[in-house]
Amino acid sequence: MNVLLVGPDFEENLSVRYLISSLRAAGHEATFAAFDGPKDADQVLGTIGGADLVGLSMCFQARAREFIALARAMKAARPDLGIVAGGHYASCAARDLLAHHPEIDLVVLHEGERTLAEIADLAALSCERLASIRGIAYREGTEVRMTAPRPTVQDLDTLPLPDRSGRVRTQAGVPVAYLLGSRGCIGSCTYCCITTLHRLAPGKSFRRRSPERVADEMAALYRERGIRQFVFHDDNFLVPSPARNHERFEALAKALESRGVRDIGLVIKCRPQDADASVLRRLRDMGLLRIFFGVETGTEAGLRCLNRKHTVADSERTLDLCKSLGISAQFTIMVFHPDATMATVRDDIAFMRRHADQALNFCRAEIYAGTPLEQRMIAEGRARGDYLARVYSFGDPSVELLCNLWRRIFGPRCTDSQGILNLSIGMNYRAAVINRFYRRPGAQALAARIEAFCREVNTDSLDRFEALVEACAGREDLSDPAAEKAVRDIACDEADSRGVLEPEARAIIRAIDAFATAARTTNRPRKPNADAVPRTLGFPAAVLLAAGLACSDTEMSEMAPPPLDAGPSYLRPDAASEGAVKSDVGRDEPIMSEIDALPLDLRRDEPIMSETDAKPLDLRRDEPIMSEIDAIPLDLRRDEPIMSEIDAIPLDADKDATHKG
Ligand code: B12
Ligand code: SF4
Repeated sequence: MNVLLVGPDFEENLSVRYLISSLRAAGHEATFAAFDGPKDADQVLGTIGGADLVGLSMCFQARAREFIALARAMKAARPDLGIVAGGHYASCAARDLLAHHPEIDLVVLHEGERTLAEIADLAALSCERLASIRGIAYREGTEVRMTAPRPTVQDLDTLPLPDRSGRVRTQAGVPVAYLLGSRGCIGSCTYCCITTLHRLAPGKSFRRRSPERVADEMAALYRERGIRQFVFHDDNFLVPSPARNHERFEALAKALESRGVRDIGLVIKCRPQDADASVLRRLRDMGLLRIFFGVETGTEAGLRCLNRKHTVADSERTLDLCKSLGISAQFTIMVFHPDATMATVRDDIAFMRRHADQALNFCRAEIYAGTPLEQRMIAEGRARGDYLARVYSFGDPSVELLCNLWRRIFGPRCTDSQGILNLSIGMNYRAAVINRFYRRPGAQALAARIEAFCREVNTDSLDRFEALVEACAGREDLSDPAAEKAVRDIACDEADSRGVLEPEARAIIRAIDAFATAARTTNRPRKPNADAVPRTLGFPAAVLLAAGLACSDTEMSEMAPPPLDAGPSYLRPDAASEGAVKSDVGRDEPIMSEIDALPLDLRRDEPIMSETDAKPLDLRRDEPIMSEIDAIPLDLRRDEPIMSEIDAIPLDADKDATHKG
């Protein structure tokens, strides 16, 4: 069968690449169509002609509507085409997707390698045949059926390595590849869909590949594609045992050494409580240049709410440790979570200020489908919206006001993929790459310039956000004209400062590109496994440049999640060239209407969608910053029920009734 896989094309999309190699190993043809946003829809539609089956990789809930619209267009063009969805969001919202969207024929739950190959083995997607395949949800008439769950892949070493065809990515001119040393997670954070995803499949959730197989993959990438930076997407690169971490990394170091893999850079993610000085030191010696820490909140109350199993002291200690070891660190703080108060928001700001020289961002904890947080918010009557996007209300009305204004005023800065904080995080990562890989004149100065700029962006963001916090303190609305004016001024100052910072960011990015290009063209080629490997880039980049394989830095770093009730403009991976996101706030406009400040329930008898709503945002510049319509979550504007019967079934009940029954 010819299977067309459709998904985002960021950071070598391992979800899809693992599926491609498994399908091919099972004797099928598999091709990939990049779908990074609605702009790619026509191109993807143009590729369905030769496909027998389409697989949609629906990992991100924020993009659910885009994938559904694409599936609908595919079915309209080719009603005979089978459409399978998979990935985090599709798995966690399978029942709702199938109940409400006939354009999706079935959903593969959890890991897809074996299940998709079995589906491709079927000549037709008849219910009779589908019933025999484990780990799927499908529709029979109007009923959604779930087959027996498929256990997790116990031995990850048995999976074919992900397909690596296509261009080589670079960061600051250094070829980079993304890979996995493990799957699953040892945490159980309330907001995270990983917790839910892994409940869908019996068997061990957290599994690790052997160090030898990881080293084999790295060595192949090193030799065949000139890769020098390895970004591990493992949720827990470290486990909570220094002894076990040392044992694993010694084995990996030995395996890499024996395969001639030297002078590399490593990027990992881990939980703060698992990072220990001796382990980080060992990893730094192996090339560790950057860690994404799951700090998430700077308060004990926030940690409890999110069920993070660490303390604020753990986060402080590990961030400080990174500083002292010269390892670049990044973290995101969810200042808005269901138990947030003005006090926790202030404490979070204080935490970020203490670490403002590291890469950071701040956001709202989103509620993803099927998560414990979603269940809690529904049970407490605080959730609005539906399976596509839910938002919650805060206990403290000042926090509600603050969060609404943060979204409106700080969205372009914090959650837009090209917002200044995300740009700053990306640049900060490149500074770490430059520090690790380049000894050319100017390298240190460039890295220092980037780091200073990131500090400036962080401090500027925290100052402005703090001003907004104080303007909202003790208020439920902006009915007081003085308060409204204060907020309007903050909004205008914020936009003005972005207007200064964004061109500066683009100038620095141009300087990084020029630096990387100069390094590629002036270094003489060297063998990658030469005995004395220089820290400057030699052989790989030159060869790649010659072969035309390398592409410039367009990858996304770990961003703050976009608000689920925001439009697609919050995910604009291709917007780098578009320039600054314009603010639609004017100094003379009202910031928030009276109605905005009312709890949503009081607005039930108001129009849900007006003509104005349908207009693009840019046409509404002369409107108040937050109108009554703006304040209604996007989902409430459709004519679908807010909570279907299926929505109301607790997830555990689904699991018991279908999987175990
Ligand atoms: C790498 C990664 C990224 C990469 C890109 C990944 C990609 N595939 O495009 C980058 C850094 C760009 C990224 C960005 C974002 N990410 Co991200 N990311 C991850 C991460 C760490 C690993 C994903 C991965 O590669 N896994 C390895 C593969 C092999 O496993 P898999 O993805 O589960 O795929 C298997 C199955 O799901 C299934 N499957 C998947 N697709 C399909 C399709 C079909 C047809 C079938 C049959 C099966 C199937 O089979 C696969 C093989 O077994 C996950 C966390 C995690 N542990 O999964 C978060 C995660 C997916 N990201 C998340 C989020 C929120 C985002 C962002 C929105 C913001 C942010 N915080 O970073 C952005 C949005 C990007 C965008 N504009 O669309 C959330 C998703 C939550 C949700 N339900 O929406 C996750 C789960 C992190 C988390 N714990 O919250 N991300
Ligand atoms: S947030 Fe990270 S540590 Fe927590 S469950 Fe999700 S992947 Fe695991």
